Amino acid sequence: MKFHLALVLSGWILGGRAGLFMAPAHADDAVRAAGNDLDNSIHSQTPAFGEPENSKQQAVVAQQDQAKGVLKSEKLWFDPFAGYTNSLGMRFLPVPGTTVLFSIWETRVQDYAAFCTATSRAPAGKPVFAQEPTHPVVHVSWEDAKAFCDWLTIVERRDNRLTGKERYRLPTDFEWSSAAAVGPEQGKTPEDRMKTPMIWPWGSHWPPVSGDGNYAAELKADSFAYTSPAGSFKTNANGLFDIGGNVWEWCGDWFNEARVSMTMRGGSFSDGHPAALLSSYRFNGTMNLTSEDIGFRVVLDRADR
Ligand SMILES: [Ca+2]
Repeated sequence: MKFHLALVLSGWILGGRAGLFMAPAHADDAVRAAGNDLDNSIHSQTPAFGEPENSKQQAVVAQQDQAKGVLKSEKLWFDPFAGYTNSLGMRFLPVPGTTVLFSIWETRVQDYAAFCTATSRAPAGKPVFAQEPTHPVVHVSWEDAKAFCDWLTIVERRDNRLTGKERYRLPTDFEWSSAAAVGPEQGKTPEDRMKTPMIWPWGSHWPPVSGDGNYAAELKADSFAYTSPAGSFKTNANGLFDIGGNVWEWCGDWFNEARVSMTMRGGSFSDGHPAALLSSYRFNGTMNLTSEDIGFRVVLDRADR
């Protein structure tokens, strides 16, 4: 999507683009039925605005854990230094300032396909361009992304890979900022927090250069016209790929007090405006919106540790 501020703030959500890509609601009876037998908490990712005080407390806890040299864990499968590799081969690393592990990749075509196959869910919409299994999945709504997280939680709890309190979910807006190393942010809503200037996911230079990520063609920073395989560019300081570029990433939070649309972070292959690519920039769309440049990243919430 090309960045136009007025479009972002008003017309994009309410106007034709949202209508063009409106996805049908998916009935996912299998996952819902399984979920009824499990902790209801996995279905309780209620959109919020993030809690600055909680975030500070979480940061203290994380720092304390890091000071001990280990994230609290009794599970043999989790190496606090190498991270966690889940049943789909998705890799996760702890992010300082949070109590969660972030997927190092945006959720891939192959990850989402496993979910659709296992649940007989309709596959993600097909973009006009070709995608390989390791490209980030696109044409997935916020609702689709949440359903993926809930399904994976159920499967890995069933298989004893997760405890009854651990779960996959979308990152909060605050957690995403920690992942992107945006720095301290003020403001009640994600919209209010779009203030930190001159820091992009690749650093403080403009424009991005070769190796910085997958952005709009006019920036000439990369050779991909559309999505690129996960892991094609250098990681950020937290070991995460494509925090900037490739596809927009849904977050768990409402965008603002209107509670109409959800927050997205990180820019995409079709964005080239310096403001839209700032680490602190937030895009937004309704829960059922899908687009060829919108995907998502998953976190593993280990709140009981
Ligand atoms: Ca991204």
